[in-house]
Amino acid sequence: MSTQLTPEHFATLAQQAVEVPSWAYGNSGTRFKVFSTPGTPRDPFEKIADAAEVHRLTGLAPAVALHIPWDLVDDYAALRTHAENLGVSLGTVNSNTFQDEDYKFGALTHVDPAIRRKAIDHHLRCIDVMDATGSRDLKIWLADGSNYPGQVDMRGRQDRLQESLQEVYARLSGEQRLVLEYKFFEPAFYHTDVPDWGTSYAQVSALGERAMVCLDTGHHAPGTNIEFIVMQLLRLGKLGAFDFNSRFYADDDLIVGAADPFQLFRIIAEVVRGGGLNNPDVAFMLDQCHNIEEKIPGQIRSVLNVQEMTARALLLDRDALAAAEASGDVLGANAVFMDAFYTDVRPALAEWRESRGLPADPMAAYAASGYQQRINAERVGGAQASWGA
Ligand code: PSV
Ligand code: MN
Repeated sequence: MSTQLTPEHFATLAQQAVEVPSWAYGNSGTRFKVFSTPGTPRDPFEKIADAAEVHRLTGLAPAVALHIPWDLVDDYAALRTHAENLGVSLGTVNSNTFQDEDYKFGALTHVDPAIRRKAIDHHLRCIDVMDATGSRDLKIWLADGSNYPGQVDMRGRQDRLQESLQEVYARLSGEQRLVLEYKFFEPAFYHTDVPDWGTSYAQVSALGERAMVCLDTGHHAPGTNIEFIVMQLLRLGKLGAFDFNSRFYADDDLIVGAADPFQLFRIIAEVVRGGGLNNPDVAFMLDQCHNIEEKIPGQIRSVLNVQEMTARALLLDRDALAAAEASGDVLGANAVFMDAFYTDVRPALAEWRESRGLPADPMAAYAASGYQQRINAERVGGAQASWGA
């Protein structure tokens, strides 16, 4: 087998884009404590400046996802211009129906039509934002669910969800899409209204072609074979987006590829197998929080992890694998798979980056850039952006 990255591989890697989340640059934490860090952005403009730094050093992160209302501004055209001047664009708009008192018992599924109306209107406003920012995707994740058996009528909620989504979907125009994210638990502990890919798939399939499933890698029960879901959704033409992160226990939102690099390899190998790499239908996005580590290097590390694992997945010798699979050579097939996973692509990627005018080591380049010291000194006063603000 060849463990060398070829010019063709590099051409594929050059196309790769990973969208970064605006909220990764703000402070975040757990229910126990949100720590603050020097230099943290005070507003969406500063978040975008930090995201642009990640792109400048890696060439990998040309778009920034927004969360509404965390990234509410008066003038989205100005935010868009600001982003474009810094060499990035505004990406997915994430709605938020999980931090308002009214949504205690649900949002798009709520039994009360007035609250449902409020939640639908929030999504329509998110689409207004998309019109102004030029964003393509509306990402919906719902905290809706219940804590005790008998608390709610699960069936009625599923029907109301579909009705609400129909109204949101009908407001999309042009190339705009809706992606529905699933999560098996949290904040609801007994049932969640969109707990799994099957429910998301059923809901978006009933909407139409521009509605797709969003797969957040942290949103599955431990032990779930996530790459199987990736395979199936690609096979069905309904994998619209990834929220990449990694987890040890629950929805930890740690750096992608940190907790289980092999799982990330397996996922990306299925993406490549299913034609999902550099396919505009499949958005690669991060959904992470940097609770204790520095945020900008945390994001640089994250996009590099995706790039490194993509390079390894590209090295998978598909012909040798197919031959071993077809002949029932269990260990031979597994060896081909593992050979690609164990290949250290870092030196080759470093050289290639330099050949493209990028730093060979973006982490070191960031540390040497003085950017962090500058924002630490400049960003004094005001309220640091935080999870929920
Ligand atoms: C929910 O846990 C989630 O993954 C959704 O994508 C939210 O929008 C995001 O986290 C907020 O951090
Ligand atoms: Mn997510």
